[in-house]
Amino acid sequence: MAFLSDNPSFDFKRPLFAAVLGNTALSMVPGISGAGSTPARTVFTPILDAELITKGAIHSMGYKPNTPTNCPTPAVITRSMTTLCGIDPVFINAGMYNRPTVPCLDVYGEPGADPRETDAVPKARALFAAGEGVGRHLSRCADLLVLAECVPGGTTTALCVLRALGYDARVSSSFVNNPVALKEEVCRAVQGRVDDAGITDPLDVVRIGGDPMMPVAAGIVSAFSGEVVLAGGTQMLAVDAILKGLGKEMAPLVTTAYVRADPSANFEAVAAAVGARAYYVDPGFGTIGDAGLARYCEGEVKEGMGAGGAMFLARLMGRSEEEIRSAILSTVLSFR
Ligand code: AAM
Repeated sequence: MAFLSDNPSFDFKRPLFAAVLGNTALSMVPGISGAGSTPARTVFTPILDAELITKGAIHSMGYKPNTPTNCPTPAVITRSMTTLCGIDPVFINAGMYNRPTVPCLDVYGEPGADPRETDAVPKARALFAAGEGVGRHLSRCADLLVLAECVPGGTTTALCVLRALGYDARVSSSFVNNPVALKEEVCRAVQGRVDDAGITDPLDVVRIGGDPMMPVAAGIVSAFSGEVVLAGGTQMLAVDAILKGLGKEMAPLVTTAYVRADPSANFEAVAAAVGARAYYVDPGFGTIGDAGLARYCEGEVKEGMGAGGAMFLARLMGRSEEEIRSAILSTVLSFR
């Protein structure tokens, strides 16, 4: 596949990269998320990823937001692209257990609860409204917004929301071996509660089984005055499905070829069912010269922190494939 699946044409003067950070209690369930070296550490991954992107290194904690097998976090890709393009990313705290270590916009949300036990995002509607406020604010700063996510455990909440909205979805995973049985168990519990309550409104679905990133990102998309591209895999499909259910305009999606190729998921089919346009980036990590990045081709990590969208934006801003690949390699090597 070519570096970009398509020849996108976006007319913009002021691009911005932003990422919505959030937690869900589900990431601490052993075996659900590989976005962190242990289940307990996954809750810090959004904070550490944001710190890495902002500062180029992690000083606040003594470990890296890599996978259990030490595959590099996708935040190194995002970091290399924002420095290559001279972009200052904006982070939005949608709801986390801990305080971020770099400046963030804050909507004062809470981390998502385990939807098997209780409502996951009780204030989903208020978070959507807060996201709209952020979207209006960012409209003053940019005419193209690449909007990313970082929510360990977020593919499980994406499954819950997509299924409850009626899509025959299978979601991706940060692991090579997608923990499908665990995800289906959570999804069944959510579906039962959605059915019992006769819920159809997308923000009620998020309340029961989503995560705080979803309503905030959907609110931002709905209020941003320029063009938005949602940077992420099956989690961002859930955001578009929410927007569609609310009768709002959806944003095009950009993700990596590794998400597209995931046989345990069906990204392309769900994008088609939702009716969202999707772009794919294939950075050719198999030949880039780093064993950790090469594992992305085997299905580890695959995407995250808007890595696919950051590479996409770098191409839109005129950086060559060679510049992009060599910037990623040198950032990964310096992060070892
Ligand atoms: C974000 N930071 C990451 C990472 N992601 N660091 C290491 N590996 C990742 N995959 P799951 O549902 O399996 O936890 O996958 C979703 C998470 O993986 C998100 O946080 C996404 O941004 C990515």
